[in-house]
Amino acid sequence: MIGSVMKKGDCLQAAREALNGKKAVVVGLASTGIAASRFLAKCGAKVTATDSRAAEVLPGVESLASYGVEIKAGGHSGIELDGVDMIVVSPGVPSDLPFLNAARKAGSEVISDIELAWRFIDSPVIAIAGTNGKTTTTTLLGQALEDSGLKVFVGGNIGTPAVEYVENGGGADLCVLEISSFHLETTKFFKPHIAILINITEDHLDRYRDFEHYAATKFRLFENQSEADFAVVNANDPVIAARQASLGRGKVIPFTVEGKCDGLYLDGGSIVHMMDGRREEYPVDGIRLTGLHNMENVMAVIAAARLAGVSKSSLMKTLGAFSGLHHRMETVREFGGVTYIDDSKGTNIGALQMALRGLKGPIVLIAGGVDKGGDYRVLGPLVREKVKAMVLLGEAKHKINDALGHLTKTVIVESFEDGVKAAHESAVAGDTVLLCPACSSFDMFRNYKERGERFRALVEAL
Ligand code: UMA
Repeated sequence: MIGSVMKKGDCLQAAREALNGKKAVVVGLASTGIAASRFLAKCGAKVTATDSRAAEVLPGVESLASYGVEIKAGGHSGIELDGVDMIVVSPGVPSDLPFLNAARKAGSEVISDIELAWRFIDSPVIAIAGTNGKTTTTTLLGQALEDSGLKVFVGGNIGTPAVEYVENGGGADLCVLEISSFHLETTKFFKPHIAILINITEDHLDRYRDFEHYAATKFRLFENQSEADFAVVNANDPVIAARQASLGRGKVIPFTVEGKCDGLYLDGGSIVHMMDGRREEYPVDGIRLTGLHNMENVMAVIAAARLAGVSKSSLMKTLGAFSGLHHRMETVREFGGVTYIDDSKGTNIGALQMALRGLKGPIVLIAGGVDKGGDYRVLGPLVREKVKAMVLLGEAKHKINDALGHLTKTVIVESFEDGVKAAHESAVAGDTVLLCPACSSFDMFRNYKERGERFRALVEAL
């Protein structure tokens, strides 16, 4: 099916030429901004790149000078917006900053790197969005496509910016892109051939006006799809189920882990996939990932991989071999009868809810970090039922304590090291120590990976 998608061919050369001599501004100079600056400069655009931080703390920025990129670091004031054709904003930069709004009014196009990259990608795009599970789904789908012999680019929010792929010349048969709501704030023509939406729960409420604003941004994924495209969506997610009209014009392929539907569902010990009236079965005991939330991810992968022409037998091999991601419910060690689990990638309340649901208990929970504006009280029933002790740290520790501290024994600590020590001391044989912060890591770490690695090191040293 995917072969029938038109390639952009010669249009790409024309699009490159159209950038020649254009004035472009790139905002944010971490991995995305650096790749976008280089790409635009290679296409002949006159590029000014800006970051709120000083140049000395921005690795790799100095290399942009050799591409003729002008750097304005240490703030965005003084950026000349007159006659600017295009502004590319990094995902970490809120797209409604006053100077960006002023630029829009003055006629500049303000877009994300995903939108820029999309204009230069010459292969079908599969886009994966959702509050949780998108990295597992993206990785597993990329693996399934690769195992079937396709040349695949896997990137976007998962790590390599999409614009870096086009900057390096592209060339994959298929692009599998993990897409965040930050990307979708400023897409315009972005039109994935297959768009997957796994779930929507509270996240990033420090950036959006409210949950409705966040959810509406996610649905922009489907905005430009045509009848020839596909929307693979979780029919069991209440927010998605309530917004069928926002799914665009693509053919909707639903999946659910509860009850039945026209697409993919659980029946007995198998995932059933109804495809063009034919029934396929994927036995769950042949799938290495476990847990209902992972079955949702796997269903999305089956739907997309089969649309992309992966054979059932090749797909089953991949599903039987893929054991999951680091820092995603990863068992680090069993020590003294206690299981230590690293879910550092659990950076929002929905992720913690899923983690607690999936474990039996008693659980000693380590949580906290940078709060994203959600309401921790929704975790109350699960905490009361399963969490025997809670260790809170980071900027959000008092907010979490106010919401949940009265429900279980709670310790507040000042450092990550003290947190792991306190959790270890609270646990006895049969317990699980779970690191699932429900917050981002930037108050103490570079990212969730560094936090997970520190956890592993501390647990291994016990
Ligand atoms: N900055 C400004 N002005 C501002 C705000 C920030 O100049 O007003 C600057 C910062 O000083 C910094 C840069 O912008 O130098 C940060 O940009 P960035 O955070 O977009 O950094 P990248 O390395 O380009 O990372 C981005 C994604 N970051 C975010 O979405 C916050 C990465 O997702 C992604 O992997 C990467 O592009 C490659 O595509 C991370 C993430 O946390 C993992 N994503 C969120 C999530 O998963 O919840 C959406």
